[in-house]
Amino acid sequence: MITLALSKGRIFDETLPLLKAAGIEVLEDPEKSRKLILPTNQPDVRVVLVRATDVPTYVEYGGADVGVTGKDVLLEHGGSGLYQPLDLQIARCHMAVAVPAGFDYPSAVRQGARITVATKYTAIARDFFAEKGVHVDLIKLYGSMELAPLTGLADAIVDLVSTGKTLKANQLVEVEHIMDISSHLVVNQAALKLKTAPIRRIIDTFAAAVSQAETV
Ligand code: PRT
Ligand code: MG
Repeated sequence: MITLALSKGRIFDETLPLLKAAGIEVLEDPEKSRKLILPTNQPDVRVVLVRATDVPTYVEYGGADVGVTGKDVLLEHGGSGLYQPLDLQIARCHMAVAVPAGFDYPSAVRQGARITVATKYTAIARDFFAEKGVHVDLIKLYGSMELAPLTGLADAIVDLVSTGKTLKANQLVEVEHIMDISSHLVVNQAALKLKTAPIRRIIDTFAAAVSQAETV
């Protein structure tokens, strides 16, 4: 049995075509079913639905053999113990620093004053500002980062941006592009040794589907 960990929403939706390329079809719609384990048309392949931030944990400890997870989640998790063979180029977005439209970010940073940054991505934010030599006080949040500067909780946020609509709707502007983000295939290292052939097949067919999608 091969167990694949996915999160509901964009990662599930964007992984479906890759699964299809590997001849795997999920037999239930996670938006309609309450099941957390979904069968596929292949009796020896199943999908488990977990929170996006839990995917690396499931794969690392063998609750799943393979998984699909954002680079943001991997960097925050640390990625230790996980084999990361493939950038799937799905669920693409970028990590950014954003501030309220009136906030003078360049001088806040230039003068070396401490700035307060609210984020769910404390590891990424800490590394980014350390590299720039900027002193930051980080405030860990679990959601709605956009609210933090609007309420005076923080000067800036570090968050993911795809269309930019969320920032715009909250009168925030992007002032730094930290890194591009996409989702990656991650594999449990023991599973790769014990179930080499079926896991290799998934890696290879996904890789072929990704390079095909790139040339379109
Ligand atoms: O939503 P939930 O709390 O259940 O979990 P999650 O947010 O961890 O999961 P999910 O499914 O929302 O995101 C899974 C992965 O998708 C993330 O780890 C990213 O790698 C990737 N991804 C791609 C995104 C986005 N695009 C994205 N736009 N994840 C989140 N967003 C959010 C962003 O945080 C911000 O609040 O969407 C908002 C900005 O979107 P725009 O289009 O307005 O710029
Ligand atoms: Mg989300």
